[in-house]
Amino acid sequence: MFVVHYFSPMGVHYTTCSICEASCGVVVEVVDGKVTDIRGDPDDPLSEGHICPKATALSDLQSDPDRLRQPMKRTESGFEPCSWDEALEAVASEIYRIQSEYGRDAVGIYLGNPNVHNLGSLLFGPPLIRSLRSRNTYSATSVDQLPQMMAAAQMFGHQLLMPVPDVDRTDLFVIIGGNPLVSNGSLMTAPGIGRRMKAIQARGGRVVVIDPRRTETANKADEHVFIRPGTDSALLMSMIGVILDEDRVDLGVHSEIIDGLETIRTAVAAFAPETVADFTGVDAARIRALALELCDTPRAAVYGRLGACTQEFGALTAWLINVANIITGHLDIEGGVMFTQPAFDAMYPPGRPTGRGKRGRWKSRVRQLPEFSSELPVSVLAEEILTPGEGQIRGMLVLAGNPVLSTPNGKQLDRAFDSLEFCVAVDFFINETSRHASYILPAAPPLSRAHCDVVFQILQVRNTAKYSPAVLPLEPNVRHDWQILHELKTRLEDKRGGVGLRARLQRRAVAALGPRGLVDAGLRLGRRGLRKGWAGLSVRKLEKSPHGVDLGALEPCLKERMPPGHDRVSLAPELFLEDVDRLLERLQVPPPNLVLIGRRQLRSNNSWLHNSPRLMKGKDRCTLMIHPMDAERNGIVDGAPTRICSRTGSVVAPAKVSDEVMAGVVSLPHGFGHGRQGVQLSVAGSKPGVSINDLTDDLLVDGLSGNAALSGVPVTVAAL
Ligand SMILES: Nc1nc2c(c(=O)[nH]1)N[C@H]1C(S)=C(S)[C@@H](COP(=O)(O)OP(=O)(O)OC[C@H]3O[C@@H](n4cnc5c(=O)[nH]c(N)nc54)[C@H](O)[C@@H]3O)O[C@H]1N2
Ligand SMILES: Nc1nc2c(c(=O)[nH]1)N[C@H]1C(S)=C(S)[C@@H](COP(=O)(O)OP(=O)(O)OC[C@H]3O[C@@H](n4cnc5c(=O)[nH]c(N)nc54)[C@H](O)[C@@H]3O)O[C@H]1N2
Ligand code: SF4
Ligand SMILES: [Mo]
Repeated sequence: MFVVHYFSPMGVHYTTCSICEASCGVVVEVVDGKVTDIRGDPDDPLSEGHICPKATALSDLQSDPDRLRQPMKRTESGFEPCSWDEALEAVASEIYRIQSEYGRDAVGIYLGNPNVHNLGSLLFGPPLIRSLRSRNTYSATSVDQLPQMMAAAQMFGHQLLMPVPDVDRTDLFVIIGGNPLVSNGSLMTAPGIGRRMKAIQARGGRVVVIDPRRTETANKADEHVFIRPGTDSALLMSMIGVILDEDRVDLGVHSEIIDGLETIRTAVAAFAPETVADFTGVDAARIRALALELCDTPRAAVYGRLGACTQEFGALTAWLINVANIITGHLDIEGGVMFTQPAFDAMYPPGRPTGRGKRGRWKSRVRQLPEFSSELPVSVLAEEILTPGEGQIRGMLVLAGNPVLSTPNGKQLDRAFDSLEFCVAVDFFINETSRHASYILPAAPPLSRAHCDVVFQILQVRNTAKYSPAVLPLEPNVRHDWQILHELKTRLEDKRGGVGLRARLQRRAVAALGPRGLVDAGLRLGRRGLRKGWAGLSVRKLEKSPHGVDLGALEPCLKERMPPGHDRVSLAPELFLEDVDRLLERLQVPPPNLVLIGRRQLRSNNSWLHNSPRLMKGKDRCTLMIHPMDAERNGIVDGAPTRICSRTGSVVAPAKVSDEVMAGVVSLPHGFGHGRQGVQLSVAGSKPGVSINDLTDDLLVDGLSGNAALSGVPVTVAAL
């Protein structure tokens, strides 16, 4: 049953870019074992040739001299190479020691974003994490989409049932806090979104962007509405109120299973457009018109993304976006918001189903923030390391993450990591976080890995399936993430003892199958597998279609996709209703003079592509964007170094004076700040920039979900 791949030193390979969610099909040409060309694959049914500049970084990453190619251990005189056996044994022993000495919660885990783009990590990470049984599990989820997962769990019964806008058939696409032209789409796997937006316009439809910055997406939209950061929930409350007042509710095809409409009526009563206009910065007439346009457009979709989530009312916003779609009849219909029918179903992978999104089974020790789906909000990580007492974190396992740059109050987290007894990072760079590690275990770069987007098949705007074998062989002293994770789990279990024969055999079988075998099992057992007889999908079948297989446009399927025993949609879950008072109170509070928001850039991917020479060419991108009025008021001129201060710290960046941001808002990109001592990224270090997360505040969270409020941080600015 095993297929052996012989890596040819020459040739053309069809594969998938795994850097971001768009999952573009790429063609990679290899000569003498070296990548000579990377271009878009026009035959990929989802991306149809689209790529972005980051795809070329795949080969920079491959050849990067700073990329680790053997395990490293920290010594008095810096990092030194060591053997895999030494590293794995030391790591397993230290984790075992700390958990035996202080209890299982004393080892914390942080999972970074690349885990969801890595087939092996997705399949082999969860068993290791379960076996650690630590309540101190954290991930990038709580600086990202946690509110949307919470809304999905509470309303549709499963955290992964996040509705996807059917952009290819919609006539009104309302984007709240997303910049897909730069991010290439998120929780909406839609490579080539620019082309898809143009198609909406070509069929007479409209794209509306609601954002405190006139973004690249806003520039291509039909309408851009500035909104004060953190106020989207009030805007949505108001829109929903208009729809109810005007008697325009249409619950659509699922009206018989939707509960809670009357409760919504009471909740929105206090949010008339005139009441929220000053608070949101959006004109009352505009609020009314947008609400009615949603009712008047049979194919319309409201879509919210990062800016809607990483704010103090992120959960309310995520919930209300769903409500707006549902009460205007746009749930689960063509051109509205829909659900996918993935060939490999990450909701029900082989083995055990993914958690539905339970919440509040335990709370963080210091600040009492609730767990969601077995994870605590990462905003509490530093205090859980720094605050002495029972349950304090003494050791950290960081898997493909860089929380020092990507989570709030990075300086504090730096201090926290510095104080740990032990830390291990599975990563291929010595960066801002891994420099604190006692051991760094180097994982394989993307082109050496087989890829199948088992997570993003859940979020695609079209059902497709694809399996891409690795393009390049594994370097001699590098291992796959899944191998590292599996080996750590095995060693830890053996140290604990008591592993029965059956468990040992199972362990061995799973390792023998590897990611390929497990995906194969999932495909065969899935809805498009054995049940379809000869036509059923398997990895072998997908390998014969290297561009991917088109499985058609999204189809109404909500009832089928809701988990067993869950057959109703809740418009008004209590959890959200209880949070409305907090928003009402906020309406009464005068806003800060100046707040900070982020800014994604096409040639970055969070913090980890800044060592690619091709992506770092050109001018310094880590600039503070500021409105001309705010610049003048603070004596700041374009290009001048400017100090930005918040409760947690201060940084200096060159000003970029522009009315692209609304007055009262300044913007810095995230992922920079490579000037920290000990970072070994030579290209990134030449334009280190500063970290926005040295300004964001670990105490500023969405009170309901615990998600970090990275947007809307009060700051002051001054010319240097
Ligand atoms: N202020 C502000 N902060 C933000 C955001 C923002 O918009 N503004 N965005 C947030 C969002 S959406 C996210 S998802 C997080 C991301 O937060 P993180 O995931 O913590 O940060 P990344 O920069 O993605 O770091 C990924 C790390 O994984 C390594 N890596 C890459 N691929 C692999 C792999 O295949 N295997 C292994 N083992 N390692 C790998 C990289 O070298 C890097 O060290 O940042 C968040 N932080
Ligand atoms: N090039 C590139 N692509 C990426 C990434 C990257 O770093 N670089 N990261 C990937 C990841 S991990 C993710 S999660 C996705 C994110 O994908 P997106 O969500 O599309 O990306 P952002 O650019 O962060 O978009 C957030 C938008 O919200 C706006 N915003 C900020 N605060 C508010 C607010 O309070 N209300 C409203 N309405 N808007 C607000 C910001 O101005 C910004 O335009 O991108 C992915 N793709
Ligand atoms: S948009 Fe760019 S980074 Fe994202 S998958 Fe496509 S090529 Fe890769
Ligand atoms: Mo993200």
